[in-house]
Amino acid sequence: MLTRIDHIGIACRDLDKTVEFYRATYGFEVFHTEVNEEQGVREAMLKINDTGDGGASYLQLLEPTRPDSAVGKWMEKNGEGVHHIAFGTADVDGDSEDIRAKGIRVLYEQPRIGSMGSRITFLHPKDCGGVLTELVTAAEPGEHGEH
Ligand code: MC0
Repeated sequence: MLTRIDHIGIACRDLDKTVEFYRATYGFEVFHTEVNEEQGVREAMLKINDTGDGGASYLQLLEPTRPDSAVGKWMEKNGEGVHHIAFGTADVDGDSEDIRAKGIRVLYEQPRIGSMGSRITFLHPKDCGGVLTELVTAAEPGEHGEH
């Protein structure tokens, strides 16, 4: 069951500048940063609030590490902006199978590793009204030090 908006992924050209924009404009602070080489992104997670399911909602700022990455290709065409939304679930495996059974393309056979040790998969934007949609199961608290 999908129980929260886990994050909104925002593509940017310069992560440090964009982090500073969100800090100066809204007062949001960086909760976590990492590089995910498989996904080709350098990212910063800005925590917005804890959620009733024991997780949290974030803004995820994404700078491509290479032009042929998913975010690099998308930005080449669209410029900076909202790249995807992500729903949180305790069971990414079960929920992605249920959604696959509805005829929606789930991009990975098995979930892969996302931010902060989470397990993630994506639904094809062409099957989701033009919205690239991610499903996330957060790491157990303590497993990674954050949600
Ligand atoms: C591509 N399309 C999108 C889109 N990306 N539509 C809406 N939102 C997006 N973000 C559209 C294109 O405009 C195009 O439509 C069609 O999908 C095919 O795109 P393409 O440019 O030919 O690119 P493909 O087919 O090679 O790849 C698209 C696909 C890919 C969605 C399969 O980007 C992908 O595998 N994404 C999942 C992984 C990802 O995005 N990783 C980065 C975030 P037209 O009409 O022109 O044909 S990593 C992350 O977020 C992690 C770290 C985390 O949360 O923990």
